[in-house]
Amino acid sequence: MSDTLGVATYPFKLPALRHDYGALEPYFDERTMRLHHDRHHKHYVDALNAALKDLPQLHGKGLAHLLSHIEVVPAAARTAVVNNGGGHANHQLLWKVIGPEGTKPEGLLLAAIKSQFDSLENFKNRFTEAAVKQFASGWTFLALDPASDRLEIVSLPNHGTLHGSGKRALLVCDVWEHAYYLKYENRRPEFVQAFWHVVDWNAVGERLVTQHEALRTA
Ligand code: MN3
Repeated sequence: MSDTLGVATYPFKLPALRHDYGALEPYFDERTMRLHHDRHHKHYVDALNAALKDLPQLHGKGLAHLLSHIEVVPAAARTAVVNNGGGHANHQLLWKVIGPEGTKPEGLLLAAIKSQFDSLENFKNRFTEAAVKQFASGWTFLALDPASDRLEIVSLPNHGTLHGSGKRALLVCDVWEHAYYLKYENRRPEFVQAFWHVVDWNAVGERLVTQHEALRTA
């Protein structure tokens, strides 16, 4: 996992979930997971491929590169690549950092969270607040800023990503209504509380270790 998006290029593919659709019950319900992955995420992949179809000069480029250097995309296709490429990138990350195991942050990750946010509880409260307050659709990230070697909570509207910011995403929560409306209706705070039960802290911790090693050898 050298990069969040690996080396995939056009045509981009919908990655399979790492677990059954119902594996995150009762927190993330099976019906929502099916729709979220098979329809919403798939739509972004299909629309991204459609936007790039007639741009063969971009077919060898990875998605992180396209999103970080959006000026390489012709103006007419730029919005479609930002929206659908961002949607693909963020969902791909989301599926990697949620899972059915009851994990806890430990090691380097727990130490970083404690040193940055005083306690795990305080970190969760601040992340939750950012996710709940993100107006309309968007994503809330825990990111590493390599420049300062500090963790940061970042909320972005629509399908905004950290690509191009220099920051590295470690954890993400999708606060689009499609992520929770069937089960939680308009109760986003309840959904974000449920999110904490499905975070795969081992995956998040591995992402931090990987980023640290990448920084050391860069
Ligand atoms: Mn979504």
